[in-house]
Amino acid sequence: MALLSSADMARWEEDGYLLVENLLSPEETELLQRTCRADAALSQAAMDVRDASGRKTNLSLWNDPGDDLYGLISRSERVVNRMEQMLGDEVYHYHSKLSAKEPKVGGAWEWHQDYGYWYQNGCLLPTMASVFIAIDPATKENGCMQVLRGSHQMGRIDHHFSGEQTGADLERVEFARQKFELVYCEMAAGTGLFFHGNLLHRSDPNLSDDPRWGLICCYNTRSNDPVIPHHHPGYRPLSKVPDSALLEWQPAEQHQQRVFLKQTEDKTTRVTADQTEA
Ligand SMILES: O=C(O)CCC(=O)C(=O)O
Repeated sequence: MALLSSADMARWEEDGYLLVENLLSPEETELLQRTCRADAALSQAAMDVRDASGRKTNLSLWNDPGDDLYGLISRSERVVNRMEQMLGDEVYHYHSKLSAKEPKVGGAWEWHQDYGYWYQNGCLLPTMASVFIAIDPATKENGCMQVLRGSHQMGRIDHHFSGEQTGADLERVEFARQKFELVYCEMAAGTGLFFHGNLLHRSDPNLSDDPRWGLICCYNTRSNDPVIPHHHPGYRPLSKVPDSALLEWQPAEQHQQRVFLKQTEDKTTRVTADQTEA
């Protein structure tokens, strides 16, 4: 079902991102907040991703969407149908992550394109995108996402390690900053930021008194099955769930054992200088 108007689609094509307010209702947002704050396994699985100044973001990452609340969100029709409309193809769940910046200590993300590292995974086409769902209000003060509007039109640019993150080539970023408008994506909790795999984005450290947690669900397209086996899945059909599934979810309904990625398996980060990864 088409959830995006032709005006939304024109903005998506032009800007490389789209903000959808109330992607989660207030009740669903509150359920998500309660669930993830109480989820000990999720926080124990978090990798410390340090920025260039040593501040850390807690990043928990998983490939299988499963039937917990996060899995249902990432498989919900409201998210998946929008992704399919934006990318013009059937999509599958590539992975999801919780990016948690704690008050005062949460780290920055350097400028990057997600496809800058997904390219290394053998994904030949940039027909890939993510949605960042704000769990807390995201503000300039607590390190909301920033994007360079329209920068996805540049195509993929080179990426190198910066701190423990893969960052885009700084000279090219500098040129891009002169050409494309910098937008701070301040978001109420429950808002979704859909963004293209080639959109340049970053975020500041969280020096505020408030947490800034976000659930990020990433998708690849069926016709872009990766040609190299790697730490995220190849094409496998995604089983969509109706939007009503979120509020019908019961914590006891979690049937699958959850598996999180370890820091050493994640090519977007690295722990020590000698773990050089492509
Ligand atoms: O959490 C953020 O601010 C950005 C996260 C991000 O860009 C990523 O995980 O690729």
